[in-house]
Amino acid sequence: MIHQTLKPFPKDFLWGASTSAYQVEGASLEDGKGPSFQDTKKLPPGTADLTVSVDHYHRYKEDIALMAEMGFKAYRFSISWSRVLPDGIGKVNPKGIEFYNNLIDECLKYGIEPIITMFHFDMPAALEEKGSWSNASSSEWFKEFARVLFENYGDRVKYWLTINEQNMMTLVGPLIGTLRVPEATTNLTKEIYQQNHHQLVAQAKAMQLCHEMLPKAKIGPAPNIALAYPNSNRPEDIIAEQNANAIRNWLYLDMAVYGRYNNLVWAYLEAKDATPTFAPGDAEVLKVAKPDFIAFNYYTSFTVEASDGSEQIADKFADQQSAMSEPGYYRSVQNQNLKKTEFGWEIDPVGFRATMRALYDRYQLPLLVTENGIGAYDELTADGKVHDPYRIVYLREHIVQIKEAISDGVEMLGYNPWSAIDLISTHEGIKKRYGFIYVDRDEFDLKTLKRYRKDSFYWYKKVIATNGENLSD
Ligand code: BGP
Repeated sequence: MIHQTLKPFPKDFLWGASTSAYQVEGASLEDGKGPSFQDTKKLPPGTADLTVSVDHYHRYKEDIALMAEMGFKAYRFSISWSRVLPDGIGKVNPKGIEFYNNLIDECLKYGIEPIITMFHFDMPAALEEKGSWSNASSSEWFKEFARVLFENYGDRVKYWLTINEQNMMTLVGPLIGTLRVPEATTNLTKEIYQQNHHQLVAQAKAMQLCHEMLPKAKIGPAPNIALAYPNSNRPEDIIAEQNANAIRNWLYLDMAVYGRYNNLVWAYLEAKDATPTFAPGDAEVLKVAKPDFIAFNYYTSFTVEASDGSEQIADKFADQQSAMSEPGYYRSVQNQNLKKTEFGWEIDPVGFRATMRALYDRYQLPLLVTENGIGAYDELTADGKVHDPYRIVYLREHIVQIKEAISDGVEMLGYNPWSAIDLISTHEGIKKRYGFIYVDRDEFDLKTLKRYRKDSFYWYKKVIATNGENLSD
């Protein structure tokens, strides 16, 4: 569909950007915070630890002022569960509550809407010891954490996200260090999908509680959605594409929206003797709970062909956006039409439009983009500048596709790319930068931690000021 003219962005469109607690805050054991999985996990070799990250905990006022200078209408950040509840359950940490009160108030002072992720890869270590998401009680732990958040922040926060990238934790979590599985696991697929089931129930309980306690608030899931393409028009490749979309994308949203397991995924789990066990009450809460919108992270699309089952487990995973095959169901292949980032992720702006169209078609709920962006080796020049034209190009090309999607009739709430400020990557350290704001630190040398405005900072400021009408340099 070629539109003669594109529709404008809605006037209350939520322009902003994202971060997550463990990747920006630092102060990992300060002011009563308990350790989380991120503080106890084995770090990928050669990458920064998370004790300081980019020191947002101490510098949030300066950081929010910079976001306000860019004209942000929203800031998406996550709350560290173990900062608020050091043991994950039970005793509340007043200093932790205070930190997020201050952060929220600082946003509101500038008219920035806080969008809160309740869980972003950082299970409290105390709950890790109790089996983390393997424990059937985990959905109740999460519900009680949700209650603390709604009680303390519900008077000011309208937008809530349940679990960040649950699908990526399930598909690559143990590999990139966002999820742990017990060592004694014999059927890995079963173990991981049981954890996934507990997360789905946890999410449903949180959505239900949110609607009970905060009738005016909105809540939704935040998976990483990359539409799968078939590599050819071979009918077998179409079957592979359907398998890939079901396993990678639809499972999570079909449950959140319709309260049912996707039938292709259920059949896949049956074949692997890995169907999850339902506790009493699970089916009911999964059926009843509903999201108000769908938040999603998009970095690229995903191309597959038929699999003969011969793929080696070794090439099964690379990371969240690169090779990911499921022997017998689909084989991941490179898309020859697409260029790649310096870190090997394919770049597909048109796939962004296709993904928005598919999501809206399937679920008919408004969409909120909670991540999108390019990881790169940015360089600070001697005169304190960061020239990142590749980031401007990447973001511009994706924003154009949101306009296309809006013109296609897709309801869009906002755009919050990754990331507001440089932060520590999930598994590739600080050298892989995403921010509009540069932070002066290296992998192991904290340097000054001073903030610098990148070229993309000034560009995004203009984009927001014109509500997405002026995307030029
Ligand atoms: C998503 C995560 C983020 C973030 C981003 C970039 O998967 O939700 O936490 O880090 O991707 O990924 P990476 O840091 O691996 O480049």
